[in-house]
Amino acid sequence: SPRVLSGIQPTAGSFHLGNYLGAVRQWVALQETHDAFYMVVDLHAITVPQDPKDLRANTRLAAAQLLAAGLDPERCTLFVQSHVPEHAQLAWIMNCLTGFGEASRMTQFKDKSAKQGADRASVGLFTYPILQVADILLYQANEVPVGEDQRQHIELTRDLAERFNGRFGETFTIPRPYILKETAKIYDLQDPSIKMSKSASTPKGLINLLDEPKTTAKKVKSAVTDTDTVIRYDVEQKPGVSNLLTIYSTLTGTPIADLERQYEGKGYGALKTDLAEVMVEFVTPFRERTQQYLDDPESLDSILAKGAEKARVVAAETLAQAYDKVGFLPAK
Ligand code: AQP
Repeated sequence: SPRVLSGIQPTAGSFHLGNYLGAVRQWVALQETHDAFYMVVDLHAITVPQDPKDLRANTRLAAAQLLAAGLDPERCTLFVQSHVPEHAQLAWIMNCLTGFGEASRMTQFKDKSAKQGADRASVGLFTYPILQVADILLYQANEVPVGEDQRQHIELTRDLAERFNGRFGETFTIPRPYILKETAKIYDLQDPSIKMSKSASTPKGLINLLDEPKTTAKKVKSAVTDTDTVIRYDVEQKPGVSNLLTIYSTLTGTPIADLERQYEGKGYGALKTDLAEVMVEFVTPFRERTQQYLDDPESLDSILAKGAEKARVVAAETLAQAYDKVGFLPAK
């Protein structure tokens, strides 16, 4: 069956609603139909300074949340990126194939380095997308389920795979982005012109899945809408309301058109009160399941160890081919 590969950073502690609806939810669905590889990307995390103790704890926390969200180690390969050294090894080759100007055009680096101050940004942050290229190509992934903000990095992956194949002979599968239109970009609840994000959102605009359910309900109820009262999906004219409808529709499986009908003539208050309830019903068991996985770190670590073992088999085979194609002398 076709392969998928994706990753998530362990940096923020809790996943936010954008991570879940934009990416993780699709990961859970795709493990049923695809040969799926999912990882906690700790190598990516250290592109900005990390406290070692926090990084270790957050890596376990990310894995626990992925399992709580519905990843099943029997149906997918779940692992920690640093457990598979081939990622860094293939990244070096990919770094050497990437033009400096080409890497400079990555908008996420521009945004993130601008935030940190260009002088403080690490070279690792600059080459982050190239490590991501290696992540994807190592598994010969056909599809990469991500949010819209990652589209440019998947394009770079395709370019580099084609470049490598052209220069050294067929080696890598050319991957496609798997981005669901409806949930490609979840917006900040206080400022629906920006994406919900751990670094750019205001605390009130960001729904952390591990927050107290009460806090979550409050954030939903104080979400910014508009001065109109009509509940209608219209991203241009009514971005705040549309964002709430997207979240509501995805979490309940109710088509947006049905929600529009259901709330006809009712105010934003009714929509927000009901959505707050939907959110609480979603996050409450999610928090409990996450805690259960954290309460048993040995089982958690053993799931990750088994995942890494499975991942390494695939990664090592691809890396060996790439090393051979490039012309590295075998070590025997
Ligand atoms: N707002 C979003 N809407 C839809 N998808 C989103 N993703 C992130 N934000 C949204 C998707 O989540 C996956 C994991 O992303 P990540 O590992 O980059 O996680 P993060 O760094 O914690 O996400 P942020 O909040 O986007 O980080 P910063 O603040 O650093 O920019 C990806 O597939 C991503 O597309």
